[in-house]
Amino acid sequence: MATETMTGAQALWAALVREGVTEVFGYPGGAILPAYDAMLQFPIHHVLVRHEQGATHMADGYARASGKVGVAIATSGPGATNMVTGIATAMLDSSPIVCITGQVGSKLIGSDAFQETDITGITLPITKHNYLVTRAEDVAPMVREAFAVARSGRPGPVLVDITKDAQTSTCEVDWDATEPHLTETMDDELPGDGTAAEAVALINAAERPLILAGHGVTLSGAEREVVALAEKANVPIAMTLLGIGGVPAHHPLNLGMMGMHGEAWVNTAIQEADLLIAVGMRFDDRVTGNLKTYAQTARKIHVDIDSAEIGKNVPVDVGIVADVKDVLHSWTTAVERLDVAEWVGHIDELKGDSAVRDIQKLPDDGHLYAAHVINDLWRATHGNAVVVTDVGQHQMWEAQYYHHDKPRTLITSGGLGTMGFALPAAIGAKMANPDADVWAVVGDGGFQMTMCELATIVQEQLKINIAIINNGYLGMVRQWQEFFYERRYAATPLLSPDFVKLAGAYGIEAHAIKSRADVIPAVTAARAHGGTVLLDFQVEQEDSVFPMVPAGADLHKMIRRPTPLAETGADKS
Ligand SMILES: Cc1cc2nc3c(=O)[nH]c(=O)nc-3n(C[C@H](O)[C@H](O)[C@H](O)COP(=O)(O)OP(=O)(O)OC[C@H]3O[C@@H](n4cnc5c(N)ncnc54)[C@H](O)[C@@H]3O)c2cc1C
Ligand SMILES: Cc1ncc(C[n+]2csc(CCOP(=O)(O)OP(=O)(O)O)c2C)c(N)n1
Ligand SMILES: [Mg+2]
Repeated sequence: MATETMTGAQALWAALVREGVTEVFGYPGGAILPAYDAMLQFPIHHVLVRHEQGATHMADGYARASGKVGVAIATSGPGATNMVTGIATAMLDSSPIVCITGQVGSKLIGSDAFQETDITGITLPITKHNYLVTRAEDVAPMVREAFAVARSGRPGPVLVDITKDAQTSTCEVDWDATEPHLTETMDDELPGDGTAAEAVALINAAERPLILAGHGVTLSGAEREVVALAEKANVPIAMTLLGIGGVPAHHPLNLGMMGMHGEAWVNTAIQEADLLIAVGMRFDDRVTGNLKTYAQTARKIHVDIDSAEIGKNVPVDVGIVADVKDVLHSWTTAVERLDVAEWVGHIDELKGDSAVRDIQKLPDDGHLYAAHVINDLWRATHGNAVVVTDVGQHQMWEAQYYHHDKPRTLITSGGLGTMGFALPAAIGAKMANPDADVWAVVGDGGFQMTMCELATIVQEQLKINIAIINNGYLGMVRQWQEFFYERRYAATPLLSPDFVKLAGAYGIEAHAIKSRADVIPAVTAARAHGGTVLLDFQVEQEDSVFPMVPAGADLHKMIRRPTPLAETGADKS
């Protein structure tokens, strides 16, 4: 007999258990109290966060690290509105999370009741879908549907707002009837043979082809298929920021990252290519620069599961709405091996020009450069860490100097660029993957936005390593001021607490590192330590991320690091 009698609050947890949920991240309050009371009867571990934004980032980090749906829970009003930034972050990066919020009693809705806020209205544009549940019998089916929506097609955040009376009332739950039935859309169908044949014909005729691999490759689990196509047709691959890890950094055909802070040879190659094969990426403006001059000599094939993305920013010759994994598999048998020796040789020459500008080549001059810290972090962790970054210069240096060979090992906020993401998302990643060597790589600015979650780490007894890239500035904004506002540093010099003492107040081991020789020993010791360790890397203050395509500029018009290599700015200390 699949029917059970229970309260809406019990139905919520029973539905979560059925969806395979074992952890939720949340913060209680009046309107969600019946749900919290019922929670104690169910085998789900609740992580008490210090701010509801943290709960959403934790759910997001959990989802990105595992591929499963992450769950966050909060009360009505301020609890729900505190989730907004995390929901938007998940939306922009297609991350599947389900957020549960309590709502005032259904009879009070619209009366400006205590802690009433129209959270379904507020989150309408930043959720894939949301629900206001006012009856106990609707709780289980809607929660289950929320999971199906979050994980299907192009993943994304879903919010379920449950009134207090829906939590306290009793209902009959017929579990068979709660099985979600999403309407099939054309997005789930494979394209016709004709379109596939057009794509294959373009590939077989190409002389200067490039694959542009994005986040959709990892979301689809198509890592092997992308490499198989690239190897069969002999086509080099460029990655978006969120695509990193989808193809091993060390694969000889992987050229590295494209875009605003992408490798110079990659951006130049995109501008000179005769064919772009874009798979699971959405031609973000950080990737294309000026659309009018973007890849003008290239024919374009675009595969995306979301039909709205095809032709949205960049007109394409062949657009295919499908799961990238299915498409790549079908192409690989049909493509021929291309003779691209001249093209690849040309790209190698471009790489040589970049090598002489690489900050890694600067001999140890007593100053600590963030790029050196990241590169040494990569070496000391043998490239095996799960790195969760915050947003800013350190994020870009991570993308350039930590060479990810495995999917889901770089977790970062790309589309919304949410400062404060790293520390809570690292908690989620660690909960999803307890055996992983998880590092939060975070700026001194972003760390101060969500550092309250240090207490969550301690309460949960988690082992996370935290690397603060402390440059005394809101560095990425300072860089824009240096390049485009004649070094007028309005509101970017940043005072920070003594991070070592701050960690000490939480009982967390911490050290400050000021010289290059100390980086690898500090990272190695942190990894060996049983508990969380915070490393405060006090780096060169006015260094900049190169190359840089100024916002809206032509992709090939990059600001390059000056050569011969020299100090980039005065160190205050
Ligand atoms: C400070 C800063 C600087 C940045 N600089 C750069 C930069 O230099 N270079 C760069 O690349 N990015 C940069 N970004 C990130 C950038 O803003 C975008 O977030 C990123 O380029 C998006 O990558 P994406 O298109 O691969 O991923 P997403 O935005 O996640 O898009 C994924 C696409 O894949 C599709 N998809 C999902 N699942 C499937 C499936 N199963 N099959 C097929 N398609 C699927 C989705 O519909 C979507 O269109 C920067 C961000 C910040 C904060
Ligand atoms: C919540 C939020 N506010 C503002 C910004 C704009 N912003 C982007 S990068 C940046 C500076 C980040 O400074 P820090 O955390 O110290 O990192 P750094 O760039 O110095 O490595 C700012 C303010 C943002 N991305 N997110
Ligand atoms: Mg900083």
